[in-house]
Amino acid sequence: MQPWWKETTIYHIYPRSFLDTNGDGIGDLPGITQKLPYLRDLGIGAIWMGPVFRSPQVDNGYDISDYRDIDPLFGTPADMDALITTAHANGIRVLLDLVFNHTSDRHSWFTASRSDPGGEFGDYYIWRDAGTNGEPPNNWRSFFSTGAWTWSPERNQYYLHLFTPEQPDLNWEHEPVRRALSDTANFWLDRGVDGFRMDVINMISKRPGLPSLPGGVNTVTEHPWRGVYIDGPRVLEYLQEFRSRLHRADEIVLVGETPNVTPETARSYTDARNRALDMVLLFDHVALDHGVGGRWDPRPWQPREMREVIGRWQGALEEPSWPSLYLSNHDQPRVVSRYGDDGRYRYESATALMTAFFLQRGTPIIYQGDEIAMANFPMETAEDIVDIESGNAYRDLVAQGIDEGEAFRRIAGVARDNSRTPMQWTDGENAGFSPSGATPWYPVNPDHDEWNVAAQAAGDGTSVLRYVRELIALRHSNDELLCGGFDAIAVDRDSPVVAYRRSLESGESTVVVANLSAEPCPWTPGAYASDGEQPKCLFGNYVDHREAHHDLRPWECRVYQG
Ligand code: ISL
Ligand code: CA
Repeated sequence: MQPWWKETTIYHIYPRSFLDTNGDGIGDLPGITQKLPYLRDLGIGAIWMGPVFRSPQVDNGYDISDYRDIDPLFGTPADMDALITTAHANGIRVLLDLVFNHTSDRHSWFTASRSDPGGEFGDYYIWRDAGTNGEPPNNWRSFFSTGAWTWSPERNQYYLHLFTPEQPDLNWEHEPVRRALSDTANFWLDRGVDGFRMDVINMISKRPGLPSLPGGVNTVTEHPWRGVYIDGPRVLEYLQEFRSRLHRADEIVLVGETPNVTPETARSYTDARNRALDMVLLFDHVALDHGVGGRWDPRPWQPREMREVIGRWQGALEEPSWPSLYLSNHDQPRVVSRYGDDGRYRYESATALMTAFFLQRGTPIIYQGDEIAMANFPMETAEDIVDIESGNAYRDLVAQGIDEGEAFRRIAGVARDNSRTPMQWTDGENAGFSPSGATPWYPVNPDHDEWNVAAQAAGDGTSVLRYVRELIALRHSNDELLCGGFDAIAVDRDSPVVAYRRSLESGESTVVVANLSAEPCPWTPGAYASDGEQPKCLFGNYVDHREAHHDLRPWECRVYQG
């Protein structure tokens, strides 16, 4: 018997943009509760919700001022209890998002720490004196295009923040901090939740002495922060201690968000014998289109690179590790626009990408809206950039002397705003996200008239939604796909095809093949059947896939009995 989280499909909800029931333009907990039957019918076994705790919302809830309270924007603690109960009644487990690398600067721990260095909370954050000329303690930069240190006149010291100044980093070196955080997790476990996604969890340990990063290196290719504040020296130790303190530690799931993680560190965090995390969220596959200047310098990507990344990470996270599988989230552009084709082959490319990804060894995490192939928002001007990371990056590019039009172009396709637009439930007003007459916090994508849940649920032709439901059902009913090993099937170097075999020790196997391009390409199914005969095609995204013995058509994917 595998643990439940290996045999489930997780659905990632961005609460602010899922369903607004009270008309304030912001998605809420009752909205999530209302849609649980929809998720159950899709085959979802667990939801992960972005943070809904009390927060000034500087970074859309990733700046938490009270971990034990629900932000009134989203509802009440009673709404959360109702959500958990209803989810369980529908056979859906609930994962919350723990943001434990930092708090909001309005958290009572931080205000106490700032005003009373000698008091109980004095060491809860990372405080340092200024240099002799008043300069910050080192040259670290935040991930959001600012310096990583902010001066506090009140305490006469700098504090560290790897994200915005409103998100001071907690000092995990200080034992009471670690205790307070595991107590917080237990508070929610006692309320019935089934696990957590842990935000930027490989940033919690900073190298002692907080050394400056070497100058003059390309930070995109050389990652000078590795071992300094990413995958620092005590991450594994802290995670093991954290898990050992949790109530129901063996029943729940811990998914770590780990930017820049390496195969080695990912393996150590997820090695079942280490009893730390169960899965980590990987990043290489969402960096294929990063150019020499990084995320804000996009370049075309090659299917070959996707194939290499898949092979590398499936290899790195073999037993006793277990991968998570995701294609997009609230920090990334929409996958169909980014790696697929949101024009002519929108259905085909969305389904091919999901098939190639979600049938690998691991637990799929589907981001809300991907099940209907939601696309990037058609931004027109810099005014459409609302997110703090994207907005800062835009100003930064312009400050570097890049022309405004070019800066906008670079940000627009990549901005986090793209994936944060309201969920498209219907072709009606506000796409059914907010009641009629309300104004959603971010405009709905105008393509909702065609691309929405209601349209894709109705009728019996092809739809991405119906395909995803069948894809999940296929995975859940096939032992090779659920627990088999992963072996890449070799293809020509420049082929756009991703192909692999999932096999059990008993010899049973299932073959997955996907053409990640609009070009037809050669494929000989018989060559991969164990007995050399025409293998049985079980599944595919073209209606006639069962009779298909010919080459792969644009963005075609198929699943064969091995
Ligand atoms: O994806 C990113 C870098 O390529 C960043 O957008 C992102 O900040 C990083 O992945 C960490 O993300 C997490 O922590 C942030 C929060 O803003 C993100 O929404 C969250 O997912 C700070 O808490
Ligand atoms: Ca609302």
